[in-house]
Amino acid sequence: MILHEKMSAQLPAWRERIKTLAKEHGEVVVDTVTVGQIVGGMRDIKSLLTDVSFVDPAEGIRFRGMSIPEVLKALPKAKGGKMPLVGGLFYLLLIGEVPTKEQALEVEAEWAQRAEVPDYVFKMLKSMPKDAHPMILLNLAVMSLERTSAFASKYKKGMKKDEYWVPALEDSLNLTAKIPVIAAFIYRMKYFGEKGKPKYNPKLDYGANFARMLKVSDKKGYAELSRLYFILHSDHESGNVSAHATHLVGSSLSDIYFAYSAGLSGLAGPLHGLANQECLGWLLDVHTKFGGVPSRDDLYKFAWDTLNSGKVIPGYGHAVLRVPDPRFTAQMDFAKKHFPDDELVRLADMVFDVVPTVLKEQGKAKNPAPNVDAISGTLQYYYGVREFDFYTVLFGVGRALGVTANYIWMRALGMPIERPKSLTTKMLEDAVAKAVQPL
Ligand code: HAX
Repeated sequence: MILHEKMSAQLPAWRERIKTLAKEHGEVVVDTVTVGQIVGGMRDIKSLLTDVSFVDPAEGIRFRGMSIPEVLKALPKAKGGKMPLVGGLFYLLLIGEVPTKEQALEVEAEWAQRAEVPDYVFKMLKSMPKDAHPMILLNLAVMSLERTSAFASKYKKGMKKDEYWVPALEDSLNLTAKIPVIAAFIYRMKYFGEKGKPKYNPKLDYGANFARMLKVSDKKGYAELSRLYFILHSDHESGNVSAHATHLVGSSLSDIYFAYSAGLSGLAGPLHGLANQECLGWLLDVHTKFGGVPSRDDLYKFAWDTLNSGKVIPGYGHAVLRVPDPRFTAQMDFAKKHFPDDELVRLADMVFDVVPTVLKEQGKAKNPAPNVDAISGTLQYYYGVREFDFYTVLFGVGRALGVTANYIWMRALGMPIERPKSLTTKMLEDAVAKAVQPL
């Protein structure tokens, strides 16, 4: 298999680089830690390693060194579309090279072969109460597949450390192949009462399959959006909650099913992946209150009312970024190209104009610019996917691509169990007293 071959070829050199860093330069200081960072969610402490992606605060995400516009331009395109094959993106994340069309299609073919989901998974999902959140359903389905983990069974039998990545890759391909099928089943079952098993068509790519299995009316347009959406949501370096949770759990040598499940649980939080559903809710509240797109002044006042009621404005702000998120820009460009006159798109555009001003006036948010979630729900809404609580599931489908690529590399490089050190409040106070003591 191409991914196996390409990774095998790279591994000796990467392992050597890591070994040299650890053995010969282990004492070099890269960063220091302040009291503010310890009580402030470890913000910005440079302490994680990944080559899959990097978020530049002033520029946004780069996948393997490539910006979003570069990735969208360079990757091989899906048949009949202008958006890249998701298989090509997975190849780029994992291998670090832009694939040829054949190589991207090889990844797509791997997924098509592995997309079959066992019946008991659907049976279990059907037995869940109607009010179960779709993220719980997705998470349960993922956990229920853990029994198939090649990593877990090989580990139990005994496996050399430098072989870990092989079953990790195998599991990751199986998992990423099945997730869109599971997500589509959850969608059709939960909101339309359908019980049938979605069928993955091996002649179509990942994005087109998803559009077909979801049964949206404009399948062609939605296939294009799905490709874009999954690519944009795949990875955002390693410190965000879903990526970090996956990495942390994986570092204990839990298999990818356990690890990704932890990532999904983190993604379900309102400050992370749930923000996209909250963001569209906020836009629709504006739309309902003013009976359409409001005046700039009305929107300005509405935004202030939100802040004054103690809430955040979803879709704005970021822990690392200090500019408009290029994932926001790519989706806004897509909307303006395909449906520029849509009222919600016009409203989202006006919000982009007004909310940063309001946040700047309030003076709290370090970044008053939009993040990926400020627009993603609006695009789904346009294509008729209007069940807000499903939006985080969509994010989860995309995020699986990045966290699995990282998981495979972490096993390949033999990364150890993660174990930072904690201190007590008294220890921090003592450290402060020592630091501020007059000479
Ligand atoms: N509206 C109102 N206040 C905001 C704000 C927003 N959009 N963004 C930040 N702030 C506030 C924070 O709540 C914080 O207030 P307190 O000091 O009273 O706690 C202050 O500004 C400083 O926060 P920050 O340092 O700028 O931001 P953080 O790194 O702490 O948090 C968040 C980053 C994304 C969580 C934050 O900006 C936020 O809550 N935004 C709205 C929710 C959202 O869009 N989340 C999705 C982020 C993208 C993502 O991960 N998607 O999955």
